Amino acid sequence: KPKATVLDEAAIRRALTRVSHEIIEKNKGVEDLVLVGIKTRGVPIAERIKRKINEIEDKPLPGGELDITLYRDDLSPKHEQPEPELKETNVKADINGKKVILVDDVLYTGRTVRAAMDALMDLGRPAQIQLAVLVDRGHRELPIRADYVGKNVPTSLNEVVTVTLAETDHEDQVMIYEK
Ligand code: 3GP
Ligand code: 5GP
Ligand code: MG
Repeated sequence: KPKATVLDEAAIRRALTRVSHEIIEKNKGVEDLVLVGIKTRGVPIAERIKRKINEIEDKPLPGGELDITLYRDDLSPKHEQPEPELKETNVKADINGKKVILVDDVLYTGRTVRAAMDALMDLGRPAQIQLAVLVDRGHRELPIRADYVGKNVPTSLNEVVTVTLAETDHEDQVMIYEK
């Protein structure tokens, strides 16, 4: 059951424009930044931020992507929650000594981000890892927070946030649903 639109196309654009400015401000420019999107929808969001930063600073940023999916082991006990696991890495940029900004659509328990940080550490030794998300829906299960948030959306556990983007779903919209 759809409950409400949280962000429409214009609001998503404004939020990502603000986040892009915040990234530049916090890092005093774009020196040594690498933007890494988490599949699926973190990737187009990272691309949009990269494009915006390139517009503002006239400097292209290196990027990459991580594919982290819920690992379901049929042999594991039923009570165990599936853990997010790294499926694929495509980060061609050298991240050693760089400030890596992870980008995802929704931040929830924080387990996906934890797995993403693990994957990055296997690729090199970043000077810093920062996190940008379009939506923070709360309910963290790990001590993880985002440095840049498009919108904080307080949710209950029986709600889901749907993120559709032009690149993957033909339109830009963030909605909240009752399960
Ligand atoms: P994404 O790959 O674009 O991030 O997790 C697989 C997909 O299901 C995700 O797409 C995400 O948007 C969507 N999704 C919707 N609700 C949930 C949820 O409660 N948990 C997870 N893990 N994914 C959800
Ligand atoms: P976490 O690992 O923090 O619990 O969840 C983060 C990942 O799961 C994100 O990549 C996100 O796509 C997905 N996710 C978790 N909850 C939601 C949700 O309510 N809506 C959407 N669209 N994605 C979610
Ligand atoms: Mg995601």
